[in-house]
Amino acid sequence: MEFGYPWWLRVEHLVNIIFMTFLIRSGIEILGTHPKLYWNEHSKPGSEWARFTRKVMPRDRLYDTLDEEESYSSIVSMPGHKNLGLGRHWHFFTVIGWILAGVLYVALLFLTGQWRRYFPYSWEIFPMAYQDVVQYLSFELPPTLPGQPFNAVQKLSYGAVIFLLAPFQIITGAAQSPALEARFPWFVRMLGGRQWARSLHFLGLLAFVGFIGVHVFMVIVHGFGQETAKMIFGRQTLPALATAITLAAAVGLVVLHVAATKYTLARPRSTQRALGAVVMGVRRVLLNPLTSRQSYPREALSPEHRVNGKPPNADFYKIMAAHNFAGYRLEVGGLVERPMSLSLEELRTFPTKQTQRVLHNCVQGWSSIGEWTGVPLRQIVELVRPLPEARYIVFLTMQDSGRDEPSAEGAGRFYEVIPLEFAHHPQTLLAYEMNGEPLPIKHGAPLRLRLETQVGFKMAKWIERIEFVSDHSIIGEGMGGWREDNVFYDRDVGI
Ligand SMILES: Nc1nc2c(c(=O)[nH]1)N[C@H]1C(S)=C(S)[C@@H](COP(=O)(O)O)O[C@H]1N2
Ligand SMILES: [Mo]
Repeated sequence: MEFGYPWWLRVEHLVNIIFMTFLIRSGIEILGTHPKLYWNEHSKPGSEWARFTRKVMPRDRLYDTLDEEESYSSIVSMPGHKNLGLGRHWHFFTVIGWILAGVLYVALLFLTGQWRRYFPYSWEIFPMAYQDVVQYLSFELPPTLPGQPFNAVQKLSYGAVIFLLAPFQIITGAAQSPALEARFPWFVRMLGGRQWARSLHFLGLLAFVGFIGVHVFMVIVHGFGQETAKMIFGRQTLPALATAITLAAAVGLVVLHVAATKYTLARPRSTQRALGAVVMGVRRVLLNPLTSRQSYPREALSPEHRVNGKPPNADFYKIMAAHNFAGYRLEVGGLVERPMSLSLEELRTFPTKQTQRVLHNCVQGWSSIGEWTGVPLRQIVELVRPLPEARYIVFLTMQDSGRDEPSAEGAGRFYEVIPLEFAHHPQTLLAYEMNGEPLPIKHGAPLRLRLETQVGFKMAKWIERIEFVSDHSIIGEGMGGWREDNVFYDRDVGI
């Protein structure tokens, strides 16, 4: 077998450093938006096994999970400073590249026989690796394996990173996709549940960071020049030049991160559009066709639900709520043959009343399991009969962000847009009940959307009006929803 490292392996090594560092930083940004980890599906406040925040939440008034968000420095997170939307764009954009490069790399490993280097070919390799560790700890360099460029513990750790840790991160990451969870509930159950997947994904991050730290340290221990030469030229030659190139590449990597971070913070809208175009294209193909098939048992229901968004703080709403929403009317219009106006009573006595027990996923990372009852959205669609040019549905709510949540970023009426196809999914619901009771105010009374293949922010609460449109670019800032407009979230959020 070829002793040196082939060129494609060296290119992959370099590309991988770029992808991994972006994945790590953007991953920390995502963690920072809900800096708590759980081993239970309910994300019950106080039940976290790890927390990365010092904030203490008030007990005497309603707080929402955006109040719990942390602002991390750009040094550790991408882009830093409470930018979940932009962090997600970077995470998903780079993960696409990382997976494509990784698949190509593994395919080449197998095609060329190079994979044997990273595979333990006999049990003996394990005691040998142990011996190697002992030798390292006594400040000696262990011998390399016969005919191979590295020793037993190196072989085992590289093999574990390529064939175990990388797939583990892909699986635990994918298991946090509401679209996958909704379509294949067994998949997330297999990992112990949604919060297990999230916690495991974090432990995978620690393993990666740990590996990178030890790996770089070992390169120094073994001889920086000769080791980096192997990765640049494929063999041990010109150590001084290899050192210079490596240091220049390291500076280049830092410059790339600084430039990307500065650009993202200075031009968030352009970043959102550019990265979003790629990410949404992939999601539209892979995730949008998935439909929800969930039915959790009653025992699985969460005792408590976290809240996101502050209820309408207006007299008309409070008066309506005091009268159990007797005066409420849902307006349905836009590009439809028959615009309608429905009272809550009419919605409650609709021919079909559907109940579903499902997992709720907030974009921030927390989850809970709830039972929702209401009218399937497809029935409303059939009643009003959208015109052929209708492609999206807009949900306009009674919440005015500037009025109801003055401390938050952005203003104006909260709205969200979904593609018309989503209305035909079997578990897309206009819910007026939660856990067998009328929908509580904090959870969206009198009417909210349930769209079980998407993350939570798409499920507008306090709905006032539904409008069918051909294009959403003239609504608000045109990005497809209040969160998309104001905090640069992504659209079609199946993950
Ligand atoms: N009108 C409105 N709807 C909203 C929000 C909001 O801020 N305003 N927050 C969304 C988010 S981010 C989530 S996670 C869910 C939370 O639903 P819950 O508060 O019932 O748990 O509602 C969604 N619907
Ligand atoms: Mo959310």
